Amino acid sequence: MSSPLPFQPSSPESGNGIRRKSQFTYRQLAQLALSSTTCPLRVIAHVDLDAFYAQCEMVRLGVAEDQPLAVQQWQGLIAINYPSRAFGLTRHITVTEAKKLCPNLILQHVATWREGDEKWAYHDDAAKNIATHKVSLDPYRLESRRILACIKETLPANLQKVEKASIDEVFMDLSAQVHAIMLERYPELSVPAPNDDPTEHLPLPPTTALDWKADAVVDLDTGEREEDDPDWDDIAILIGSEIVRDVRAAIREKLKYTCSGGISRNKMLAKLGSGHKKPNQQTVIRNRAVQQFLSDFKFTKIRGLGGKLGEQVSSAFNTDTVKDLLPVSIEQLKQKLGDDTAIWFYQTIRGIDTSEVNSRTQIKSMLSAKSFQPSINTPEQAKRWLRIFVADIFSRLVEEGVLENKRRPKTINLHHRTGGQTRSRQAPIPQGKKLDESGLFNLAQTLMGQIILEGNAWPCSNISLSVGGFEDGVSGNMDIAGFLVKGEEAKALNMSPRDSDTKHVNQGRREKRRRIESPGGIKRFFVTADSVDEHDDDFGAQQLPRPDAVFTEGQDAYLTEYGEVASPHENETDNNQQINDTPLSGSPALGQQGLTGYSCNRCNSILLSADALQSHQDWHFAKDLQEEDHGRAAQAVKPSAPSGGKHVSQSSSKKRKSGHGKAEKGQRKLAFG
Ligand code: TTP
Ligand code: CA
Ligand code: CA
Repeated sequence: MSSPLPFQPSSPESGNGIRRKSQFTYRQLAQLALSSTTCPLRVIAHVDLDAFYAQCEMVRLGVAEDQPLAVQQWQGLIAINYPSRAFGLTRHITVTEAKKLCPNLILQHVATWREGDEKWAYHDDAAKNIATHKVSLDPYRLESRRILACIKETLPANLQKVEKASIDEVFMDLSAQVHAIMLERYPELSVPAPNDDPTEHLPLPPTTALDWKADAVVDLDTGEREEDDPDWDDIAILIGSEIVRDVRAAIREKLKYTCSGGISRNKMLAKLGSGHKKPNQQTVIRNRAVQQFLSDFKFTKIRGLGGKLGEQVSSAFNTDTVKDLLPVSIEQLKQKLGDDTAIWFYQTIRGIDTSEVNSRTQIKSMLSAKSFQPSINTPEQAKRWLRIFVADIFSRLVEEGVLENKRRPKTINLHHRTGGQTRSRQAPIPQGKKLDESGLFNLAQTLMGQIILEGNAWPCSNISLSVGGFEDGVSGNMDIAGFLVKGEEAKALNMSPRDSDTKHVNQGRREKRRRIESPGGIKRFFVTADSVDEHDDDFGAQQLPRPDAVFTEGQDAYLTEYGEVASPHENETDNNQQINDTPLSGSPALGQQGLTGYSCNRCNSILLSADALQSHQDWHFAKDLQEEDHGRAAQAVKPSAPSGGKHVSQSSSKKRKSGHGKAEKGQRKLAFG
């Protein structure tokens, strides 16, 4: 295989078989300081908040730590604190069932925007008013930001590399900091290499027993013994775990939240680690323990393998365990999965992942949407909802720095659904002058107006509004850009589909070139962070681990962020070990097990009523729309794909089916961690 393994043990041994030098070289130590993604001493951590929304509500309401509490969305539960998990509560039960299992349970409904209101609030009657309320996750976003800030404050400013991976998750590349601490603690490492030869091996670390404190330390691989002296990778990871302990303590002290952590040599393993022991614990997976740790997993638990690809592999090889697939040769894998995927898979189940912790991951789009139950029938109603969507999006834009013109979106999209048919309109957002809420609202209104004018707009069952194409702003520059505004503005709402197509195609070509130009190795199979569109600030900021990543069901659990779209299906596994493959069950009648009813032809979920099925299908639908919105660049790589400022889609399920086997449009951006 041409791709280099980032970790290739080579222990220089003395004649009697006793190791006298480290297996790591001076060069590798130097790579650690640079956070090189192929450095075998690399230390990556992942932190995931425990029962996040539930903790947010507990802290906000000052609820005692042992008090069972769950966060409610309509009649479903979306977050369950650990005290209530002891009563058997899960995301898949209704509030009524939950109360039966745990009469002492505090149920807190998520905050909502009420139709016509200017601001979201906690409404006592929200659960009964799905028709007139829309969920707001702002309170959790706010806490998420405070936690991120706290993490960044705790780590040294010049050595930190922190990536927000979702509303309650963060990756940290601790390599540079660990390197600094190692030099401080072990002066022998600061001595230059013998003969200035970077390929020389380091001296062994002093043999001290490593103190893992309360960490869960994964058992060593077969053949490895605890009695064996540690090497520098063990020391590095130990220091990493100390840092994570400090970070977690700071979050706890300053903000009162508990979280779990994983520390290992890459993102994929760190993430599996943080879910390994919950709540309020951290798990260390040393290099010498990776095989052992992974072989016990079902590969479907691994990032990127929770969905169709995972299914494809398990049906091709008739197993879903890592252990069974380790003996399968790369050639056999290639036959079944194709070259790129096979190589990715082969490396992944061996714990190899060189994806970078990307501290500059930034939002690419934001969406606010609502499925109407019942449908809405007048322009006035639509207008009231548009106001809410705009307010929702605008407040997020403000946080992104739109007022200071740091970053701003270039396009606005409106999707409108009636009777199984969707229409969408998009327009460029005039650049060169300050973007404000009323400007955005006017654009949204104009797009809506176009659809209404065309006729057949009612009854409308879903509207979603999104902004995208974020760019760094050129503050204060009003010369030629300012001059062009008028023309742009004038054109804005009349832009032909062809124009926008062309633009996307060009964008797509640039993306493609970037990818092709990127250096070899497994890295080239990873979509670069800036080619990955994100759903919004909290949930999408992930790199996609595969070239043609097939959409993973459930990975977009967080779509609720965008409105009352709920998960299409069940998750039979323990959420603690999830890699965000956990689907959502936030809507009434979703996630009921063992009941007969209406079945979804896309994911086989059983729904209790036709209405529930409709709302469930809206969920799929909203998801598809997002894929389309955010995946235009990917789409444009295949210029034949229909696209543009205007399109009508009959049934999203049909589309998905027809695209079977190949990455469908928009899939590239579906990258959740
Ligand atoms: P998770 O991190 O998956 O779960 P959690 O934080 O509630 O619990 P754990 O201790 O097991 O990590 O999701 C983070 C938040 O995202 C969660 O608190 C609520 C929201 N969410 C949903 O709204 N629906 C979902 O299906 C999932 C999985 C999460
Ligand atoms: Ca969590
Ligand atoms: Ca999480």
